[in-house]
Amino acid sequence: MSSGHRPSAPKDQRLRDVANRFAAHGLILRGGFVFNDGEATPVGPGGAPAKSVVLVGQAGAAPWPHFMKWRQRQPHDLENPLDTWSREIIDGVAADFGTGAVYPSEKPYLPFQRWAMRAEGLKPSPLGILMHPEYGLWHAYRGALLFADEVLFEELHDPIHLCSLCVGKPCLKSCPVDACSADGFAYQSCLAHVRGAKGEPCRTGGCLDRNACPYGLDYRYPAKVQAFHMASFAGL
Ligand code: B12
Repeated sequence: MSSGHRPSAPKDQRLRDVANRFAAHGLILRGGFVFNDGEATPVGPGGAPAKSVVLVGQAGAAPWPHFMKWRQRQPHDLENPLDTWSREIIDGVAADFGTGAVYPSEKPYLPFQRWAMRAEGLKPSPLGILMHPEYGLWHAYRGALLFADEVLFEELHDPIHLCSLCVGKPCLKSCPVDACSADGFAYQSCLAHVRGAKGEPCRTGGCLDRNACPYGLDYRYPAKVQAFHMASFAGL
């Protein structure tokens, strides 16, 4: 299901070059913006506060084959392989283009979802994951580039928020332990269920609530990819 939305397109040649480098790894630019004056910003290249940020991520499971190829050359017991792969790719591009690089799992956590809302005008779904007008819930962030100068993107035209059109909200009705509700995400209930005797469908096919979403079906991660993410989320 597509709304015809296109991600905020880079306006300068430098960003198009950056995007081409990432494309070889199944990664895409997820928009960016210039920080406001006086806003607390992360440190950019050269040690001064960054002037702008560009998010790097994925639509659907596009990076998976690239990641798998790389994974085969790594030690079997490598910890956090997807984070390690992401760093290897994104640090390399950052070095070549003279930018800083930061990562979503790096502590203290940087506000990746808030940045994504600014960069692409996205809004949260009832699950907490941001809803994208084309990719639905099937997208993520692998890192961000920090620039010492201003980056130029096409102006955003308020993308449609598909959750506001969704009447049945199947995403709030499919989890056997109701882990997602108006009260937020019951992390411990989710974990106990996924790890327990009745958690097999979640372990092998991914989150039942996320899979119940009717949008972005062309981008839905294959079961094996969802199983990989679920295993790392639940520490299986
Ligand atoms: C800690 C964390 C978790 C924790 C707690 C989340 C929480 N209560 O905040 C746990 C382990 C529960 C979790 C679970 C999941 N997470 Co998580 N998580 C993070 C992480 C690393 C830090 C969040 C944070 O504190 N940020 C700092 C604050 C200051 O940033 P912020 O943007 O202002 O904060 C926003 C979030 O906290 C969000 N939020 C608040 N409550 C919740 C609850 C949930 C479940 C989520 C997803 C977000 C969320 O609202 C804030 C404003 O938008 C982020 C990456 C990041 N750096 O943000 C990923 C991130 C939010 N998670 C993500 C994902 C995909 C998941 C999972 C699906 C697991 C997975 N990887 O497969 C599940 C979601 C379960 C579900 N409901 O379906 C993605 C979301 C991508 C998207 N499309 O929006 C992120 C951005 C990581 C990424 N690499 O892309 N997550």
